[in-house]
Amino acid sequence: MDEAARGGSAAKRELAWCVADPHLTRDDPVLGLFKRFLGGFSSEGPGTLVILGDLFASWIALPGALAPYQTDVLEDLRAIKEAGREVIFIIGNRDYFVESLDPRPFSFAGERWDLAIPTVGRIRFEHGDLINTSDHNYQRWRVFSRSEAVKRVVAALPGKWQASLARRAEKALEPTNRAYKDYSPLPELERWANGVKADGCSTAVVGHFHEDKTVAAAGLQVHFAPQFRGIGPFLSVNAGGVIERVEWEPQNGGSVSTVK
Ligand SMILES: [Mn+2]
Repeated sequence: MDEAARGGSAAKRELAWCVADPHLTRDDPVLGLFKRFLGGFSSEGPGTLVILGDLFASWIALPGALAPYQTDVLEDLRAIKEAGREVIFIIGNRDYFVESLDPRPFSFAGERWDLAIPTVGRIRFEHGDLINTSDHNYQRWRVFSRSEAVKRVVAALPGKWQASLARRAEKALEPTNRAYKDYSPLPELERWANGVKADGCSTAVVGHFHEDKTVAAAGLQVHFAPQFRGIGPFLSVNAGGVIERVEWEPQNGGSVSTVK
């Protein structure tokens, strides 16, 4: 093999898989799909798994509030982390207090994370719900609902109340999320893209919108990650910085519907 071909194959080495917005619920057909995907990641995936937020339709990650199906998925993720892989969790608008989970299923949990690829650059991963800064109500809710004060109050509630709070939050957020998603925040997207570029990134990956497209905003390549439902689409990032859509179970066709 000559030099160029060797360089070529090194650039094709996968670095990360990125999965966005499964919105898993109890008795959800996608639960099985997601667990098979995690099994596949364990056996054939690269070193890093990025979960781009909204893992469950709504959840409060406090011990009394977790349902058995949620604990089960978190256990799979913890096993992947303990086997030496990097599990990155980007917090979405449906994920509460995940950074305080104990034992920790994630190597990192936060609002943004950058993958630095030598000679290629940095790729920013964010959920995407913070792009639209014109939605002041949502922005205030996001800050308030995630504050330490609210967390202390919620943590002091009995588990049953925490779980019912999670279900109510899901319902309450529905109209806001729909209105937010229907709006195409072009000026806000450009402003956000400028900030990401100022942090030294050339590319960004966002979920939340359940779109499947790539756009250029203020010179930043923005990949909108598809929602992981149905045929299980996800993104694969290689060492050349190329981001590709892959389908985990293309044979599913339209049999498992997507949700908003
Ligand atoms: Mn979202």
